[in-house]
Amino acid sequence: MENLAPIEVLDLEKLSFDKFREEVLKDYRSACESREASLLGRKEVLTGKAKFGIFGDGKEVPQVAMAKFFRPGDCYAGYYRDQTFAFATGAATIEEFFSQLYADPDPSHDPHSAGRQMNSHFATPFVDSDGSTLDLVNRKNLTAGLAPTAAQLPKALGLASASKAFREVKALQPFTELSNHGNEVCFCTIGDASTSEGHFWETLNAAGVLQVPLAIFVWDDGYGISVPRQYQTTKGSISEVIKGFQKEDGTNGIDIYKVKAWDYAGMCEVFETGLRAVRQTHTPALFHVEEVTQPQGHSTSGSHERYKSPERLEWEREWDGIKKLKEWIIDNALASEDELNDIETEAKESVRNSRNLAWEKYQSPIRIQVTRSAELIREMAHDSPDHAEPLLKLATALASNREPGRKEVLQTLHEAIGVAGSAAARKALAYYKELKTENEALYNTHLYHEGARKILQVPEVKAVYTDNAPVLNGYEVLNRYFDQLFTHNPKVLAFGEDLGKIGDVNQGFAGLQAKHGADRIFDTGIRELTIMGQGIGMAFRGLRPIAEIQYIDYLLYGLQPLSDDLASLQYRTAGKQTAPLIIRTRGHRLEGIWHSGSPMGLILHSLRGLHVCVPRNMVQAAGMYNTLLEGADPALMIECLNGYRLKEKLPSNLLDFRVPLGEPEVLREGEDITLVSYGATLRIVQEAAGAVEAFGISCEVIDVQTLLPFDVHHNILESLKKTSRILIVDEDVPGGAAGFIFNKVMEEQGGYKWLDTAPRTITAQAHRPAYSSDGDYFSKPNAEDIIDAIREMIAE
Ligand SMILES: Cc1ncc(C[n+]2csc(CCOP(=O)(O)OP(=O)(O)O)c2C)c(N)n1
Ligand SMILES: [Mg+2]
Repeated sequence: MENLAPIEVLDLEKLSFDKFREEVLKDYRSACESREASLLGRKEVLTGKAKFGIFGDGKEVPQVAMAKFFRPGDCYAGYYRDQTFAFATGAATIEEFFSQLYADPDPSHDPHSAGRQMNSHFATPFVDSDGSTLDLVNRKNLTAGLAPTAAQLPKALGLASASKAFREVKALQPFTELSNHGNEVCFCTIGDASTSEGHFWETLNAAGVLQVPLAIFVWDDGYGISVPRQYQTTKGSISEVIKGFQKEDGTNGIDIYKVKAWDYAGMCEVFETGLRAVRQTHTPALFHVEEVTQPQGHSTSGSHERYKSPERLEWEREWDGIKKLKEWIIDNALASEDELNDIETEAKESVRNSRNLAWEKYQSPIRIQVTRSAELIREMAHDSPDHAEPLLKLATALASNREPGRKEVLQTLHEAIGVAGSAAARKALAYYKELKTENEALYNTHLYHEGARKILQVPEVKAVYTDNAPVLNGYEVLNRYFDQLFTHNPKVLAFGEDLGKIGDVNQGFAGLQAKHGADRIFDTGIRELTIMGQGIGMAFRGLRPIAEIQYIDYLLYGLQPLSDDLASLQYRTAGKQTAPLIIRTRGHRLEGIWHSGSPMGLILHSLRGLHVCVPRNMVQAAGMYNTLLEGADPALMIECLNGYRLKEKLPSNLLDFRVPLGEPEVLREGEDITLVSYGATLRIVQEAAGAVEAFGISCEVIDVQTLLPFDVHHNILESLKKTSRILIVDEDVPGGAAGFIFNKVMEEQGGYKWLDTAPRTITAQAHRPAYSSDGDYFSKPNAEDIIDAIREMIAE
């Protein structure tokens, strides 16, 4: 490993006794503070000040041990039990923990989620407000937590894979603000029961194959809510059952360690050597942390006495990690019992102060709103004596609410305005609107990037063609495009099934691995879920991955991390994190039930937070890739399966032209009817438009180009104003993406006002498309059906 920069790792053996003692007492204090935060946190929920709480009690000692080895540049992808780790690494304060518990929407109070996530979902900033990646190498990086069990695993694989890329790809060496020679480890935590999920197994296998610096810590407390380990894990032990993954001489694989959660010294030793090996050799590791306890039970929603035996409860009390750490400190003469008792008392005091501060900060802006609203309601009572009594009642009820929320303020104002009538309520109404706007800014922003790299601000640059522009097959256009892209943008990597050696199943990357390197363009196993996770994690770390799903029909395997994690990421971190992954896939028409899908409705409704591009040909696709690479958002690109062998002219400004997103294009101008479509069905629509010309019908054909964003300037409405008729065609199920377009044009654009005849959609059948040409013809929209529909609509 001679190419590695030296790695300083905290070596406990080399510490002086005083320093060592100081370290241990600091950890003891951290553990005690975290426990106190859990105890008080639960009380806040039970007394109604917070809605729900899930805490890290019982997991404190392993986490202070693990935090020692988490270095700047490292990443974390974990779950809701890791508050101690967040405190010990300095990524969160206890005050912030309480702010999040109260769901305080002020990002300066809850910088992790601006009140949008449940408690113990920590996140540190990865991008600035312009969407540019920060100097991650100098920061401790926590990716935003998420509740679905094991959902952190696929992303963790990607965070670790980025280290591999930074270590191995020559073109990435200059990016020293993002990586120090790939020395960064991804720390990933998971509960014992969640290892039952497929996510765990797919990630473990992929990490073993890839050899990436992923360290998985399993907090084994024996239960997943109430269901014990014997129903979760074969042989009742995750480290036993994965023994075949163990790396041996001359093989790949992972290193497996077992530790006990109450054994502070033992854990420090094992984590230190284990993590050093992960960092240096990129061999992944799993640390099975056994005998973890959960003193307060799973969450505030129930009590563990219902499912744990009295013996188990007694054992948990006896083997509590903090109690054992205290005994160990005393036995080793590092501190007296009195000193430790003092630390406990101080911890209680400081946590109480943090809680009080957080509550005060959360409540004070609301109290101002309460006071102002009560004042306005009383004024209304004064001005309209007929309604004085109910109004004064409302004002008093609001003012005497001991724990008011923003919701109660608005509800009361709304009711009072209704009682007083709008003439008397002018001032109150203005205040109501002001508060509504303020709350929208707090709760309804950051689905997409809103700063300098906003996708809608990328200006259009038209494709330029020379007189003798070559005419190529669609796949060859893409191949030329990717070749130039990989030459000019070192941060782009592409991977997927059959994407490396043969250059994807449609040859978009043919020959490019040989030219640009197998570390930038590579094959993966058949594992759509973790291909998506790999892309998400790499995008987090400042790379621009293009991760491929071979056919759109297989997107379902990888949809969960896209929907739960990627699509919600900017929203749930209020813009502090984004992972601008581009997912490349191909779809629509081909043959058969699993090779001709067009599940666009499914995609649209599960992936708000991504852009969804449906280019009609490969030149448009290239222009959209260029636009996406300028922005800071993730996106899904669906190339047309039947477009790879159609001829297209090659633009001369391949890397420089930009197709703006959210702007439909009129492909054919007409007067009588507007035909709206996208992707593969556009060609059938155009055929139909040509055919009905013979009947004197003039069609305007519009390609929507992108479904998210959708027609931001309402160009379709302009066409509808001219034609007064609209037919929407696609090959999704009835009411799928065509229903979405219908809603956009009719409701959002107000298209209903311009209609002369009932608007219509033509879609595929509700069943999946039958195999072969006849099956396709009778399952998907065909030109004849479209021609008939157009003629009927004109005749109406
Ligand atoms: C996909 C999914 N299924 C179910 C749940 C509900 N759930 C939340 S936590 C949990 C148990 C997790 O147990 P474990 O992984 O052992 O972690 P622990 O809470 O014990 O630390 C379950 C079933 C969920 N959040 N996500
Ligand atoms: Mg558990």
